[in-house]
Amino acid sequence: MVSAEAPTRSHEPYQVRVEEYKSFRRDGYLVVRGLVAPEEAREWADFTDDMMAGRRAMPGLPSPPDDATDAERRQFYDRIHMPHRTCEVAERFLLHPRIVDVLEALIGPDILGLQTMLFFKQPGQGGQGFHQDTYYIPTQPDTLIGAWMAIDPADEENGCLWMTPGSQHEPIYPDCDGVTQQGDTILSDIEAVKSVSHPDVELNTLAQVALQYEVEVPIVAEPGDVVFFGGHVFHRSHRNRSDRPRRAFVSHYCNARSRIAWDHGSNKAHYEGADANGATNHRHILARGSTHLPYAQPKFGTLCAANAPEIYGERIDDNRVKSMMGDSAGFMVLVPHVDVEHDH
Ligand SMILES: O=C(O)CCC(=O)C(=O)O
Repeated sequence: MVSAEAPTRSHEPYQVRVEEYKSFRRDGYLVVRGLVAPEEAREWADFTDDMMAGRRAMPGLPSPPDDATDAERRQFYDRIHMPHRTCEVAERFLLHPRIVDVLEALIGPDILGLQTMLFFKQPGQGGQGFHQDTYYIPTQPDTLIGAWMAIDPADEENGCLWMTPGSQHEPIYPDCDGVTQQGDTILSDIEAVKSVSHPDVELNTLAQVALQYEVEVPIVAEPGDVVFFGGHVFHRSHRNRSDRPRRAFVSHYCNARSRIAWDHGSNKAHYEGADANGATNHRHILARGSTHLPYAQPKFGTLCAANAPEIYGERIDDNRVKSMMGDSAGFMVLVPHVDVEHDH
């Protein structure tokens, strides 16, 4: 009889250090250098080069016309939303075990993969003005986090990310453009902002709050470096003023026990299976741990908690509820119920 081989982890695990954990809490973001091997990140550089050259296509997306010049090809794509739904490479990076290792330590233990974006950011292409990601992707409880991986070296010239340390303590500012009711409108004196994400700080009024912070940090990064940033932190990027590309692959996640009423696209079918309040958890992939809420399977079979719980699922092997008791010296101790002799 041939027995199916048990799946194994494809990458060396990454263990977050205490200093890294603290810096994420202190600053609102954490840069993990070399989390993904540069030669792995190179796969995206080759893939996107091939797309611009017309040698490879992403399902559902047009390719540059055959007679396009090199310059036209470079400007053909700007960014692609949700490539993990159509492209195996994107699914693999969304569920990259070392990226999910860091997420597990920061917002885990249960992780849901929600969103992906592939930024081409070729010479001359624009940036994103000040914004907070949770405004766009709210989760309840509020656990959104982004993981931004450099494909090319990123610096101030070619439009790297800029983070505002400490701004993770800010609420989510609602918009006054009348598009949604999102943001922390429960706060009595919160002021609505407008033109969020617009690069012009005169138009984007979130800048008036963001620029009150004295420090804004350019995140210089090498291919394979990953920037983790919470959904409240103010961040932006500028136009690529260099003659070099600044490509990046960005994924968003939340704790898999948060409820999501967000999906990408206007296709009503996306909302099939949603609960009465429109929850879409069933559309998003369980990357790590377990959850009482629905979740999706990865379309291309990348190993993750959804399809390989034996390696990426629940890590706690002793689920017995413990009791907090007082010991004979009066100190608090945690004891398994079976060991509880005296109820005091
Ligand atoms: O990569 C960039 O230029 C912007 C990315 C960003 O702001 C985001 O993913 O929220």
